[in-house]
Amino acid sequence: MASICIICGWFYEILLTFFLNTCRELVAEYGNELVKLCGKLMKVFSVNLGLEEDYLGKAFGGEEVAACMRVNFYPKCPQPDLTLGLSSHSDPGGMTLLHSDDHVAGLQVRRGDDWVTVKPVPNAFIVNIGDQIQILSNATYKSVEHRVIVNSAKERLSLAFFYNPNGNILIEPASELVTEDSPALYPAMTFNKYRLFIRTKGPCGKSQVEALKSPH
Ligand SMILES: O=C(O)CCC(=O)C(=O)O
Ligand SMILES: [Fe+2]
Repeated sequence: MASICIICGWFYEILLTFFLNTCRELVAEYGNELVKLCGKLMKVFSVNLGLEEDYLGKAFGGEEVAACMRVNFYPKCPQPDLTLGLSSHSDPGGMTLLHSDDHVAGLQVRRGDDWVTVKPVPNAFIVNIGDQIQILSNATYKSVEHRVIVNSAKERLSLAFFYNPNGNILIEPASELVTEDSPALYPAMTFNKYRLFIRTKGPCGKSQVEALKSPH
């Protein structure tokens, strides 16, 4: 009996090591591809703001940008009206590429006083603008306020890939977008400091980025 357990344990360990190594490689490859995609989107956003193509990329730290990924699992909930999967918030970083469950809706974005449910589209990413792009663009781009509802019949999974500035670089409205008529709305702050500021309160809509606004 004991020898079977040893063999099982040994086999389990080999399988687990194989699985983790494969996962690690896949996640690294997935991450590298998404960093490239975000780099392209940053160029599009820069040009759209009337800035040099590499403006936002450089402001994020060039090759030193930061990224991380979170896997969100929302279990079934017998009384979905009583709770949320994730409270209302805007993502504090640059932008988020969301690969969400093809079969179960859950993400909602705020439009005025309403919450609009985002329909899942297979093989597509949802791109959420985060607070740092709102700050750099002096609020020409607005970070999207969103939340997640839960479902009584189905669990839901999402992969959120956060593309963020290097934590030690000062992020502030692009000087090209600041004029007498549209003064800088936000003070310069590193993303590390901003993150700390956000964590003191937890998710609470867009109140944190709004609280930074200079009183003009
Ligand atoms: O699960 C989702 O659709 C959204 C997740 C999200 O907003 C987040 O992880 O910040
Ligand atoms: Fe989010």
